[in-house]
Amino acid sequence: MGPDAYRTAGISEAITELGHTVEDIGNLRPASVEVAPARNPQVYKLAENVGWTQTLMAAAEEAAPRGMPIFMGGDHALAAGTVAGMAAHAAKQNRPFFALWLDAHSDIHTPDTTDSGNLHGTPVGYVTGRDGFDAYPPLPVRVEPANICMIGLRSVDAAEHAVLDDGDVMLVDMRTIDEQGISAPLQAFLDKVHAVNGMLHVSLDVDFLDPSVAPAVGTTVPGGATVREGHLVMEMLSDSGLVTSLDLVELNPFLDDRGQTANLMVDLTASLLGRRVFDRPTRSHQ
Ligand code: EXY
Ligand code: MN
Ligand code: MN
Ligand code: MN
Repeated sequence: MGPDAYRTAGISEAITELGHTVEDIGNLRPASVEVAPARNPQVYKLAENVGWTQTLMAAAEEAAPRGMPIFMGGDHALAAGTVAGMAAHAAKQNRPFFALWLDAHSDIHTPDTTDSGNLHGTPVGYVTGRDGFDAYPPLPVRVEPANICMIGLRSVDAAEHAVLDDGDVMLVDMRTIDEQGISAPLQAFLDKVHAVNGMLHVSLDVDFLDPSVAPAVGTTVPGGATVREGHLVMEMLSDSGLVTSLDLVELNPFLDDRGQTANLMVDLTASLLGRRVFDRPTRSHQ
């Protein structure tokens, strides 16, 4: 339902108006897989998510050489496949791979640590090679935690703190944004990616944004990013020229009858792909 809501909101037209070519490969289906029951009785839809991971890993590697894949969801669990596939592609290009997680949540659980059993809280756990993903496809390439930046954090579970607090993931919570603004930490991360000619995957969860401007998501957390903070992030990413793939996830159009959330996500995608009011000189990296 998410992808069709983006189509209805005119995502292809918004991108082609910027001079890009769009190839819509349509809605995919998860591979049919059989898996052993999860150790954690809370976990549900394990086989379906393992099937999605297999499908999306292949789809990402297949699409990557043709341009910038935009994966429209749908549950953030899809990022297990999209990020793993793009990391595998980057390895084949002999380029370092980075991920920017725009989200209220850190999504770094494993099937063993999640309390909710919802695997949308686990994609970062999978791509960073945490134990507990036995049922999943073998990870082609591990994403280094030091190559991940999370911006918008305001809901992190105890089991996620256990792996994040002394870890290497760059953590930018809403308090940091309140104090420093969103551009300074983002630019520091972008300079790191640029310094090694990295490929950057952006995973944009609707709940990164404040629920007042993006209500169509099932995991809203008050105190999120404003519309302008969202556009600033996308415009800076666009100026950097570093983004090689994008996830648009967690949209539930049934939670917003005016289509406001889908329209905002399409506008943010347009900012990432070059929409500007006035052109600015591309920022030179320090
Ligand atoms: N950490 C909580 C859980 O694991 O259930 C909430 C996760 C919400 C995940 C959404 C996709 O960002
Ligand atoms: Mn979800
Ligand atoms: Mn998420
Ligand atoms: Mn989230």
